[in-house]
Amino acid sequence: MIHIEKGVKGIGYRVMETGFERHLRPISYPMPVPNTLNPLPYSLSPIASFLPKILFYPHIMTCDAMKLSSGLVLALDVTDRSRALDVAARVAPHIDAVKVGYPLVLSCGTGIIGELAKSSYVLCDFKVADIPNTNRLIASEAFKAGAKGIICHAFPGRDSIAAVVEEAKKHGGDVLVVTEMSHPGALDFMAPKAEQMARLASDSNVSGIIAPATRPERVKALRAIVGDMLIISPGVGAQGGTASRAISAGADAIIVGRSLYEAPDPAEAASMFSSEIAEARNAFRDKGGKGS
Ligand code: NUP
Repeated sequence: MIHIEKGVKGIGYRVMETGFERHLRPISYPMPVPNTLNPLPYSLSPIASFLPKILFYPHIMTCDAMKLSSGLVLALDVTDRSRALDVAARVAPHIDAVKVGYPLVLSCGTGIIGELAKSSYVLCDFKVADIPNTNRLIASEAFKAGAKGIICHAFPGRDSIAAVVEEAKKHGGDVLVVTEMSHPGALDFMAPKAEQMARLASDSNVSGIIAPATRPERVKALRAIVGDMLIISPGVGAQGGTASRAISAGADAIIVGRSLYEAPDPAEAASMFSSEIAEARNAFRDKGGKGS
C-alpha cells in the first residue's frame, strides 16, 4: 500500500509503502534544492512511482540525482583506462552508480569522470577532508568533470561539510558523508565518534552517509541516528562483509570493488550481488522493515 505523508523535516512529502519506510527517502532539506537521491522506492511500479514524483518532486525531474534500483555501486579502483571502461560497461545493467577514487583519477586524469558519466552516475570518492575553501574547490572540480555525487569526511567539521554541500547544490549533486570506515583501523578513532559524525551529517543537509558493511551492527546503530537518510555500505566481498547482512542491517545500497572488477566475469558477479540485495530487501520487507 502506498500513502503520502507530510514531510518530516522539510517542506514536502514522502511517499511511503507500509512496512518498507526505510528504503524511502523523505525530503530532509528545504525544497527545491535538488541534491537528494531518488526518494522513490525501487519496489513501486514505474507508474505508481512516476505520479507522486511529478506531483511532489518536480525538481527531481530536472536533476541527475542518483536513482537507487539494484542497490549496487561499483568501486572502480583500477588504474588502467581501458580496463576501467570495460568493467564499467560490463556491469552497467546491474549497478546504480560507478564510484571512482584516487587510484583511477590519479592514473587517468579527471577526464575519466566525464567518460564514465556518459553512461553512468559517477560518485567521486575523494573523501574530501580539508578546510571549507579547499573542500569547495575540490567539489567544484569533481562536479565540473561530470560527477553527480561526492563523498566527504565528517571529521573536519560542520563548516567543511557545508562547503561541499553548497557546491553540490549548484550542480544538483549528492553529498555522502563518511561516518565509520569499514577497515579494522576505523575502530581506533572513527568508531567512537561515528554516532556524533552521523548526527552532524543528519544536520548538514546531505543525501546520506557511508557506513561499514563489515560491521552490520554499526550500520544498524547509525541507521537509528540518521533516520531515512541514505546509507551506502562498503566492505562487501574482499573486506569480508556480505550484501545481505548489510541490507538487513539497514543499508540502502552496497559498494563493491575487487569482488566485481577482479571477478572472472564481472557482469555475472554483479548480477549475483544484485540478486542477493533483492532477496535481502524482500526479507527485510517481510519482517516489517525492522531489519535484522
Ligand atoms: O569505509 C570505507 N570503506 C571502503 O572500502 C569507505 C570507502 N569509501 N571505501 C571504499 O570502498 C574503498 O576506498 C574502495 O574504493 C571501496 C571498497 O572496495 P573493495 O574492498 O570492495 O575492493
